[in-house]
Amino acid sequence: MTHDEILKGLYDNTILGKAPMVKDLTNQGLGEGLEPVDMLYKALIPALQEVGRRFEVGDFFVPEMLLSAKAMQGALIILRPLLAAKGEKSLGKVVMGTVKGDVHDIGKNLCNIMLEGAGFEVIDLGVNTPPDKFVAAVQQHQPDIVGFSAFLTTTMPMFKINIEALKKAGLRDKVKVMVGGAPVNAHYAEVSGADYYCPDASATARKAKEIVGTTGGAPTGVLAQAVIAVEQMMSKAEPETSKQ
Ligand code: B12
Repeated sequence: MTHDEILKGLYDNTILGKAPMVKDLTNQGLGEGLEPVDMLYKALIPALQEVGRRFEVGDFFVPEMLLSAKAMQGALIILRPLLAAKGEKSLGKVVMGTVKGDVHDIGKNLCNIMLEGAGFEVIDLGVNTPPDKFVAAVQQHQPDIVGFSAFLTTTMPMFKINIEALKKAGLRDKVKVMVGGAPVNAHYAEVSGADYYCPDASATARKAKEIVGTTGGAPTGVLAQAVIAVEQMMSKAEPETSKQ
């Protein structure tokens, strides 16, 4: 199979939620020298975008979305070690979680992979994370950054609620707040009181490095190459949309 055929197969089978095919094609892609970041950004993520579009127009329902998500997650299990082999030293700590009421975690997990890839220690609180769990994690781990992910317009207001909870606990000034998720934008981040918004995982890793003052110091190895490749791809593909 050519690289293009594998990418097309990954795209089609992720949309159709055929997890075994997606797993096989991911392995085949690796075997034939396809870059993990290409599989991610040229096939898997666009496939989920198409699934979202089909859901929006009523062609797909929740079970189909779930199957596609599972297929994507199967591929991520294989790609994760290649994208995020740990750096030698930690650049800093990030606490990440999907906000209360929201179970979408693929976008957050991708951010975690890229952050780990860039050399950060990530403490992942999972999905449906209540404000007190974020507060406790910030207290316990004293991270440089806390990240809130939301994929529903109905759960985005949790950003503000989480930030209020941090303020109440006297922690707001001790940590930078990043927010993101499909319906989030820079304006919403600002009105929520967040410090930063990032539209995707590579911008998140880039911004995190900026926050801890390490713009040039990515770790070496496969992981650094993956992060740099994604950063280059994204900076060519889109204007700078991050806040600040
Ligand atoms: C897969 C999926 C599901 C799966 C989730 C499985 C999982 N484990 O995540 C399931 C089936 C469970 C699901 C359920 C629902 N879903 Co859904 N889902 C999707 C879908 C198709 C893909 C989401 C996804 O993973 N995208 C892939 C990632 C890579 O997206 P991404 O945005 O590019 O991610 C990047 C950025 O967002 C950013 N980022 C993400 N998090 C963070 C955090 C920080 C700190 C930063 C800086 C950046 C950042 O970086 C990411 C990586 O590059 C979207 C459609 C869409 N277009 O998003 C709908 C979508 C999000 N779902 C939607 C809906 C309505 C629902 C349900 C309410 C459906 C229902 N009636 O039950 C439920 C809600 C469940 C709940 N309480 O959370 C709507 C939301 C509409 C809205 N505006 O609120 C969408 C947009 C579909 C649509 N077009 O209508 N869903």
